[in-house]
Amino acid sequence: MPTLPAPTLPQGIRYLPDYFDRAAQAALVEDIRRVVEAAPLYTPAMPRTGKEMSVRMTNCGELGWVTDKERGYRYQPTHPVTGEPWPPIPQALLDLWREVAGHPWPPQACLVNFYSDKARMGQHQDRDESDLSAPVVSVSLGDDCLFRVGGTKRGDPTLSFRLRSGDIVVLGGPSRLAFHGVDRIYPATSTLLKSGGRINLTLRRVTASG
Ligand code: MD3
Ligand code: FE
Repeated sequence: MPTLPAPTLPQGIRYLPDYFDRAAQAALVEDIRRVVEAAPLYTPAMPRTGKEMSVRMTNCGELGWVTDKERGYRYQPTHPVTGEPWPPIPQALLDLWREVAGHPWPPQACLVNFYSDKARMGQHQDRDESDLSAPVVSVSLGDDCLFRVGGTKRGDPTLSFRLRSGDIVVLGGPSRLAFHGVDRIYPATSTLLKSGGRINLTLRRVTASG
C-alpha cells in the first residue's frame, strides 16, 4: 500500500486544538484580568537597541520573563515597573500543566503576551531558561494568529499554522529550541475579548529542577 506522508508537525510539538471550551476560556480571561490588575501590561524593549516590542507583556508565577535596553532578556521575581512580586499562577493553569506537560515539577513562570491587531513576534528561540528538559506549554485566547515554527537553526524550513482561541501547544524534546514566532494576528476572528486582540500564555520551568 502506498503511504501518505506523516502529518508534518516538527518532532516534539504537540498541538491540542480546542482544548478549552468557551466557558473555560472565559474563566481564564477573568483570571488574567486579575493578574493584569496586580501586574500591569508593560511594553518590553529589545536589548542594546531599546527598540520597543509590539507585544505588551506581564507575568505571573515566582519568576517572570522581562527585557529592557540596559539589562536584556532575563527572569526576575518582580515586575520591572511596579517592583512588586508577580501574582500567583491561576489554579486552572497549574491544572493544565499537570495534565499536559509530562513533567514532575510545577511551572515557575507564566508569561502573558498581549497582541493588538498589528502586533507580531519575530522568529526567536526560547533559551533564557536553565531547565530545557521541561516543555513550554502555550495557551491561545482571543483572535486567531498565524504561528510559524522552524528548526533549531535560523533559516531551517518553517511550517505555518493558525492558532485559535482555546488551543494548546506543548513544545518539548527536539522542538524546545526550535525557532518560532507570530507573523500576524487575524483581527475580529474571536468574540472572547471585548476589545479584540490575542492573549498568549506560556508556562515554563526556569531553573534546574529539584
Ligand atoms: C516553539 N510566544 O512567548 S507561543 C514566547 O504566541 C512566544 O505569543 C508565542 O514565542 C505567542 O516566547 C508563541 C508557542 C511557543 C512557545 C514556546 C516555544 C512555541 C515554541 C518554544 C520552542 C518552540
Ligand atoms: Fe517564544
